Amino acid sequence: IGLIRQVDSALNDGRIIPHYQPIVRLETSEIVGIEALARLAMPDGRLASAGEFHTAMEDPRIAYELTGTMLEQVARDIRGWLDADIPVQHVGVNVTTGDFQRGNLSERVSRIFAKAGVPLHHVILEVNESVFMGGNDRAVPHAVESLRDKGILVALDDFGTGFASLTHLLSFPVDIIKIDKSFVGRLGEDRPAEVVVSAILDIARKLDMRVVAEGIESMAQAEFLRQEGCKLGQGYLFSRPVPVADATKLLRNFA
Ligand code: G
Ligand code: G
Ligand code: NA
Ligand code: MN
Repeated sequence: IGLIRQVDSALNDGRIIPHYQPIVRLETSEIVGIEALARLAMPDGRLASAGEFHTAMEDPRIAYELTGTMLEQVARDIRGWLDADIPVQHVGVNVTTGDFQRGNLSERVSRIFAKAGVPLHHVILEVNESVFMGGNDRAVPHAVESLRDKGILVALDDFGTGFASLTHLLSFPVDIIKIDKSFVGRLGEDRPAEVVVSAILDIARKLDMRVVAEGIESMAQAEFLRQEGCKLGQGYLFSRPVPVADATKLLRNFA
């Protein structure tokens, strides 16, 4: 059956399960945040990663509904952590173009988090540059502005992979830049990648934006980033995305 129908039925059956990947302070390895990544429980029991149903998210309705179920579950998990006195600061949720096309995203997030009793400063919305492409020029920047007005943090995801990354930084102020893992994966092997990463860190510092380096898999990559002044990182070196019970243990022990 088609991918859209598979995701649709998973949405209806409650088979979309958030996994969580820590974001750490590179100096100390303490966990300062966590990113929620959607997983789909297949009828045969296997867990499909978001990459596998990625193309279905290009359907605005699917994207919208996926975000709804992710936000609700993430809000509930954060409430659980807060109730158990488990230190959790910021939790990232990925949103896409469809979320900006339907309704008012900041009101939607506010409503879901208010219902769960979770303050909005715990939320980071991760958007990649594709949301800024295509027609409707001022609509997305305006929506980003109203998210930030409510105290929701906004991260520019997969930074450096788009056609106009630097332009976007000028037009759409965000709180956090996430350096794409394709750059991080080349650190130590590829001088141009190292130069680009250093330059991104320098720009972010001067613009007062926080930077998270994604896809850190080796100590050497982490050490390069740390020496270049990158404070925050994420990747398999620290942890893979894990189910909520394991995320709870990580937060309890390392936050
Ligand atoms: O975790 P994984 O490698 O499968 O993620 C693949 C892609 O899917 C990444 O680009 C990631 O941002 C995206 N993704 C993961 N979870 C979600 C989600 O809940 N919503 C949206 N819109 N994208 C997600
Ligand atoms: O688009 P976004 O940056 O949200 O997607 C992050 C994706 O990268 C997720 O699918 C996640 O599972 C994956 N990921 C997280 N850490 C690593 C890593 O260290 N190496 C690789 N190759 N992928 C990672
Ligand atoms: Na992301
Ligand atoms: Mn990313």
